Amino acid sequence: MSMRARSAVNRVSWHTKARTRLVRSVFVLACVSGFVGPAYGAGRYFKVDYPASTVPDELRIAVTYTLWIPDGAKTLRGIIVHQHGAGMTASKEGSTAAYDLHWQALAKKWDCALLGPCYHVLSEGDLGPAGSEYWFDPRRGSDKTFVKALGEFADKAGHPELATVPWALWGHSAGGIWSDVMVTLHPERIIAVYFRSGSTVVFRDRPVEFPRPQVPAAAYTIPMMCSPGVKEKTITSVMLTTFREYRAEGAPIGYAQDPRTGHECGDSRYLAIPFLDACLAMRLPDKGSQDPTLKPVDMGQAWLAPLTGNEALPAAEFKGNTAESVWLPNEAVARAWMDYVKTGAVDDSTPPPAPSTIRVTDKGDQGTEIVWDAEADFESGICNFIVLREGQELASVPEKPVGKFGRPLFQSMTYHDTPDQPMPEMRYLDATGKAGEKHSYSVITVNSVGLKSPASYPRINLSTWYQVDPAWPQRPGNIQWGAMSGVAVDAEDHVWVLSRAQPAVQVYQPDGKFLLSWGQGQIGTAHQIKFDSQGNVWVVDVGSQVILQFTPQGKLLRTLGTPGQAGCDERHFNKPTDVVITPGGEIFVSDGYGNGRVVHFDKDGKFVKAWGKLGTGPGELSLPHAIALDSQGRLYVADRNNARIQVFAQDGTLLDQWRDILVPCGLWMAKNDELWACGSSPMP
Ligand SMILES: [Ca+2]
Repeated sequence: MSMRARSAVNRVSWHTKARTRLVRSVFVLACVSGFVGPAYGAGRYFKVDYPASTVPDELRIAVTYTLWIPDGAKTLRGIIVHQHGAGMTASKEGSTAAYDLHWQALAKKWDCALLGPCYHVLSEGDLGPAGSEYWFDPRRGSDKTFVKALGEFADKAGHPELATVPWALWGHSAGGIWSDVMVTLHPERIIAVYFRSGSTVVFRDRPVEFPRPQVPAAAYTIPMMCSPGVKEKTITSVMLTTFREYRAEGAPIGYAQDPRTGHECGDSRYLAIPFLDACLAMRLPDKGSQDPTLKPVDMGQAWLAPLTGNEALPAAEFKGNTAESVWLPNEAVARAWMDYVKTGAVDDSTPPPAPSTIRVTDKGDQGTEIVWDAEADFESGICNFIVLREGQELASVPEKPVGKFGRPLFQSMTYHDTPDQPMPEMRYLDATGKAGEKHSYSVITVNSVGLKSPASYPRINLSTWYQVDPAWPQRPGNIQWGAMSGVAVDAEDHVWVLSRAQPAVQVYQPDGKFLLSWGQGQIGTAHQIKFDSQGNVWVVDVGSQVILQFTPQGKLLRTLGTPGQAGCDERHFNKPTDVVITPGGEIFVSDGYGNGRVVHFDKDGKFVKAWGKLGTGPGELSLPHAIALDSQGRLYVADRNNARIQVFAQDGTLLDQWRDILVPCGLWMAKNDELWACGSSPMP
């Protein structure tokens, strides 16, 4: 990503020189959309680890929690918890739960995070050394550790709401036991529960080892589903008892026996995901609501079915005993349930979304690499991708999708309803293309019922004088990008970007490697980033009404303006836009969206003077949006809404105005006094 100035130009006087050069301004505002990489869903991953505790009543097993946050979720509304079962294999295979593209599609739809806990048990027994019961009974410490982890995620991710949002629980086997106890401990915080083959009834005959939890009345308002496999006799009776006990108290609970499986999860996700989707729709507080209380289940939409049957009806038309009936939240889930109890999966009649951001890279002798991103089909996930060359099918990724425990999928599924390891990447290397020939590639998504998306093509570079490098930079998976409002290059040619996401400040090497980031929670709404001659970093925070000076490592040195307060005096800005610092340390601020002025502070940050006011006359300003400084000490102000650049001396004397070039947004002064401007065509 380099832009080079071209030949020198005629020089008559300093301003015609600068002005002629300005004609080479950059008219294109590059719009950069973030991508995490070809492997997994478009979002950020966070991990929290705790060692095993030796303190009584604390968690005696080490644990790793992995959290996925979808890109674009400004305020998270809930957490979907995918909890594995007991034993060493379950915990190993459970570790990939947060990477599952289909579960991510559910989380993304509701602005929820997806959480996959992984308890590192060291034996297969329940109570042996580091056995599973130490975690799957939340009263033995995993409840407290889970809640503590959410607090840490809140800090790490810059999403404080993670500490308080409600949960939708999915639990397999002992994960169902864990979920069932959590229902008794946090009934007001649980949106819904899907029990795949497990609940506390397993321990009904061992009350000393596992005291029977007291069920509070609030627990009977939580929508639930019990789902065992037909071949597991004991667990089927456990699930039936769980269903009957909750239903007898009026709880909205369903029962869905898988007609194909034993204890493995099979294709139960094709029912679990629409079930939780319907519950999230009914229960989440409205977007932006200040009231965190979960909404009650809307019984008016319910469908009911006899426990042993496979036909459901709207509740008003149901003739059987309601108190023993299978509850289903709405018609869509009732239809999915009818499918599921007959076939063990749910059909899908709609094609998947097409893949996105396809990137094609020449890899020399190795061939051509094609990488892409894709979202899962909401109803049926992803079976595979088809890569096409010149419109002809070239390859399937994976070559042969595997379905050990259910339908074949791109992310082949384990016994535990999680992606098998190693997890596949959305990537294909074409080694058969003709050398020196430019091929055209496209990619199709195929869902698990065989429906195909439209083909998706790479973006084409239409510029005649620069090349877009889509592989630059390499953004780590836990770093977010939002609107990219500022960019600057330091003395070592490192590229500093300022993004309206967390963390706001990110630094990349010229070759695109990530170096460092900071500013988490310190910057309200990013606007511009600059350096002073000492190498310190200046950030313009248009949202918090301040200009901030940091060390390159992110230590805050100085704040100009009053945080959170708008004004037009010595101590207040009104949505400031940019700053420039002279070699001697004098500071000039373009201020801004609210004020039409330039503000001067001395090197100690003391107010010197301000000039300009809203208007169209010489020296007046209408949205001063950027400010730059040349080697002679002259100031260039992007007078955006007047579609001109005004040139001032440092005492505020107007030296020139350039009126007929562009609507200027951003300015950058190169070392040789070339002024680069970006903006749009002049207004008519
Ligand atoms: Ca579909």
